[in-house]
Amino acid sequence: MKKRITFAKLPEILISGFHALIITVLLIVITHSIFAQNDKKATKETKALYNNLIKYRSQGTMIGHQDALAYGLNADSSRWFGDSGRSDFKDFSGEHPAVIGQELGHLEIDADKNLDDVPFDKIKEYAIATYERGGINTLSWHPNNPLDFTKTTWDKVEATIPTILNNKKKLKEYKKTLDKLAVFFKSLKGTDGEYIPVIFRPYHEHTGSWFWWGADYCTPAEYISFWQMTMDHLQKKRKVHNLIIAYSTDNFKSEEHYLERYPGDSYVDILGFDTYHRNAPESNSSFILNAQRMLGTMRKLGFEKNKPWAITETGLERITENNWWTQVLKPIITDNQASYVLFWRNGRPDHYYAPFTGQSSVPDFLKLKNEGNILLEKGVSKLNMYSE
Ligand code: BMA
Repeated sequence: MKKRITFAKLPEILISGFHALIITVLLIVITHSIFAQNDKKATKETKALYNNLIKYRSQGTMIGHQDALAYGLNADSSRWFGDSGRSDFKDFSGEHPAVIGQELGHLEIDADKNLDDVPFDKIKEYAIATYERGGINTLSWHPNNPLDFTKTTWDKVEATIPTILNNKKKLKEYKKTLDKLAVFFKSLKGTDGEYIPVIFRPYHEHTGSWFWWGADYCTPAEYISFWQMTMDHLQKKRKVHNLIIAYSTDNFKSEEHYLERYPGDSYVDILGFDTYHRNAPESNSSFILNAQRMLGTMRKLGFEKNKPWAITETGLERITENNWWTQVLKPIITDNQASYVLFWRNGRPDHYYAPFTGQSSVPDFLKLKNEGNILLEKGVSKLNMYSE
């Protein structure tokens, strides 16, 4: 039987409709404020950067490069190291990358230099310079094994994480190691004494098993609890409030696989993954399809969780494809709204992932740049990422 709507019932209907609307709006506000940035005490600049990463994700994908300011390659492929104000991107394009990646490995063993020979005081200097120019900093960490610091990040040591979690003394020692990170993060300050926001990306590529925190060496529950302990210690205990936390797997098969070791929406700010292009050109189309699929998962989860997403490490070693930028990268990043894509380091003549003056893919990179869908430092600094 058809229900008749009488005029008498109209106010009632309007009120219940209004209630439903209010409840929906409240739910959206609540879920988004729960799921957004995990550190509610994040500094003003850190909150601004985070919100702007979300706000500007349609403005173009920011290009990042690991150790861009620390070293690179000359036109004859020899290395340069520590030339002030220089980067390989700036040499050929006039601009530094938008995102500068740096590495904290060996801070845990009190070394002066990181595992790739960059002095920690230089790392600090480059992070400050990047912030002052309006660029973005991200820090990775390949620590030696905390149960035996003579072992590198790659040396196989079974059960490191469960051992630390289940042994009070080891856990206490590990927290002392984390304190070294806290001191470093808090030493990053701008000219007005404000803390410089950094995207911190620890325990990465954990879906693989080449680091001591890898999938074969701990259960998902152990990985999650280790991650949560780390962030609780840094953010709650040591009150480090200039961090945006990035979770990055290696290649993953499905959304379930991506989320298998996900530490939770209140422990992660940026969704990311690392993916390298190997065996070009045979693999060009499968690499594109796979990266598009994984970015599609990021995009879906990012919208659901109201978090930005990124390709946190990538590249084709020695860029053996001259048109890699327009033929491979472009179809991957088009329409996927990734906040940034970080290319790995130009470490050696046989180990580089970004173009440098004289490298054969430079013209193609500049072509992609002119098309306007990617941002280098000038593009990002215009967006004023540190204020709202
Ligand atoms: C790897 C290589 C190594 C380097 C490590 C940490 O991918 O580039 O040479 O030591 O990253 O930066």
